[in-house]
Amino acid sequence: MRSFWSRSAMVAGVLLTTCAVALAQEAGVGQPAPWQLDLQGPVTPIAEGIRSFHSGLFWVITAITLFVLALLIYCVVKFNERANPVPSRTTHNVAVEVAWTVIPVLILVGIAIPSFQLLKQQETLPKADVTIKVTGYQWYWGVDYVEAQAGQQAQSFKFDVYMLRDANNVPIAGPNGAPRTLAVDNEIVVPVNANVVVQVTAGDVLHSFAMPSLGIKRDAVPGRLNQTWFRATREGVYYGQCSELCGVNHAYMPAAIRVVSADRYASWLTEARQKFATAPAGVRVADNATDALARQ
Ligand SMILES: [Cu+2]
Repeated sequence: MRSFWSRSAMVAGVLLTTCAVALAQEAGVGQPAPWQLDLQGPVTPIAEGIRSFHSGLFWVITAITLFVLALLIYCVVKFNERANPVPSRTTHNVAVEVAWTVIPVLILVGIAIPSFQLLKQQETLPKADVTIKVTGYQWYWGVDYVEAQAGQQAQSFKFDVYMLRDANNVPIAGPNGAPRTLAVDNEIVVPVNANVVVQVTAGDVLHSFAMPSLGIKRDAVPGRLNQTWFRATREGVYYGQCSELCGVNHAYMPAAIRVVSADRYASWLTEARQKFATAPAGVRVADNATDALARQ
């Protein structure tokens, strides 16, 4: 009887855990979910690589921790004063010393190999289908769509990304369920299954452009152009936040990337070129900086 109940409880526990994990995974894609464990759900091959590397490391760490705990318990039980009143005076053991040097080295090499493979994938930029430049400012993001191509007229355009706030400057949720403090006025839109190269820089202080579900995080450094890339395999909206402490409103400069089909991307581009129209290259337009210079 007892074994029936304990077995039933175990089965129920496993089922509940599985459901919870499945729900958390789905809810935690593109944005964090309440009570979520683990990383946000991956939607790029690199984010998947990061997640499986992270999970693999978790089991390595677990095994090491349990092994060390077992050693400690063994010593406490076997060599306490009552069990072992006359301690041995042994001080050195060559075999053990070689083992506890060589085995950790092998473990570290075993970790380093997949780690460097992942790093190489991240750092090897593919041929870009879409290139966007993201500039961190206190406290918003500037986004440039860089479309200059040989033989074609450049149709670049740019816009800023601010967190949604109400008239009293209080963060609000966006339409279509965009979450409060992650919802933005202008989303970055990119096509699905396309190589998107992201150039990252900053206009004032250090920021960091991060999108957990896309597996990207790049420091935004004034005067320096960093690059990263992603290839999203699922349509959806993915949120990220500045990940380098950049001042008082550091927590209030989210960004959103909407991944859409190629057709929807093409129609968005047509709209965006008009909405965010800029003057053709070669025309100087006064902005705040040039106005300030002119006044000096
Ligand atoms: Cu920032």
